[in-house]
Amino acid sequence: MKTAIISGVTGQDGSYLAEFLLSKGYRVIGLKRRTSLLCTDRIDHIFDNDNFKVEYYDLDDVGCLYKMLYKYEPDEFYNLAAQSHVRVSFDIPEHTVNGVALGTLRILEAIRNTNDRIRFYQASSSEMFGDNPNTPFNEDSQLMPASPYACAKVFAHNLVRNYRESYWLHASSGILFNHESPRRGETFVTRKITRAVARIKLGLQNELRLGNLDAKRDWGHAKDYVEAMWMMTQQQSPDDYVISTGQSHSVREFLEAVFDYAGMDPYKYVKIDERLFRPHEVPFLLGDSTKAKKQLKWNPKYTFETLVKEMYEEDYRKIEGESK
Ligand code: NAP
Ligand code: F7E
Repeated sequence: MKTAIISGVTGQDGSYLAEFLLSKGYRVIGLKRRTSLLCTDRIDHIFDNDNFKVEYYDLDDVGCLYKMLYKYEPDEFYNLAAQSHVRVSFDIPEHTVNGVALGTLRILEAIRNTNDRIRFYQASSSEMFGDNPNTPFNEDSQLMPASPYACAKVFAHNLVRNYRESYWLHASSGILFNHESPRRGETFVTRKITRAVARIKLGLQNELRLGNLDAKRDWGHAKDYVEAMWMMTQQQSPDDYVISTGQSHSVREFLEAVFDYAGMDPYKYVKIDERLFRPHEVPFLLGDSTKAKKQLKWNPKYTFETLVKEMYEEDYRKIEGESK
């Protein structure tokens, strides 16, 4: 039986990846940080699985990392933990950069010094392309990060390549474009919209405040994207891969699609709030996943429409249940 460690197991991607690896027969060790309230909603349903275990960890705790590697002797390590909110990274840059950049360095060092055969996956991000105007982006596109979060992801991304080339680690980076789901954090724009529309439909809210509606993103579904992570660690040689749908939609289009699905007019409820704009916006992201499709045989199953439908329906069902 293979063993995989996932950092950030309580997050959107961590929870889907844990489910996916358990379904493949893995023993999964999920690392979570200590929080004053239990934030395990996304993984509560797999707690009873005998092959699933949760351990405490924090991105700045080197001792804990070595303990995990000695105790569980993993075959694969998926580094998903991060302060992942771009807007928040402008407010707490040092914390964000410490975790994303140095946190990755700590893991790579621990792997190199304990067992350099562990296969490593790094959660790189399309935010790394930032200000680059030459879309669509592939693995060779220039990185022009436009936030503390993105700068830290570029550092980690370069480090993964450096450790691969210097120490022959099986270390791959997935340059993942935005991916969403009913488990998406409530402060990211897609989930903020689907929750608000469900609440408006149920008469629990009458206003939705948003920032820049003109930004465009290449939105996929997290379930499709965690499969790509696993496919990368199964390759004979490590590499970097762009994972995206190849379609870009504006925040306005996402908003209109959800309101349309709910049979309501968005402009009766939406208010633009200057406080939700960013010090530096990334205006347009579009990915080219030709390499992943060819080499990994990766193909997403969800479309923009099925993503919108699933997210709205799930929020409606959940909020209706809670309000009863
Ligand atoms: P998420 O939902 O925000 O989950 C992040 C996870 O990291 C959570 O489990 C969080 O714990 C944990 N974490 C945060 N700070 C930590 C720390 N100091 N020590 C230990 N754990 C910590 O993010 P996601 O959407 O699943 O994304 C997973 C990874 O992919 C992240 O690295 C993100 O930057 C990257 N990424 C995401 C996207 C996307 O569109 N979703 C695209 C490209 C790359 P709590 O639950 O306690 O907060
Ligand atoms: O913003 C605009 C906002 O916060 C998307 C992370 O997973 O994907 C994510 O980063 C767009 C931006 O995601 C609001 O200005 C308008 O242009 O949902 P978001 P993000 O910043 O693209 C990348 C790939 C990651 O790696 C990150 O970890 O929506 N927007 N109004 C708003 N955004 C938010 N959050 N809230 C608003 O009210």
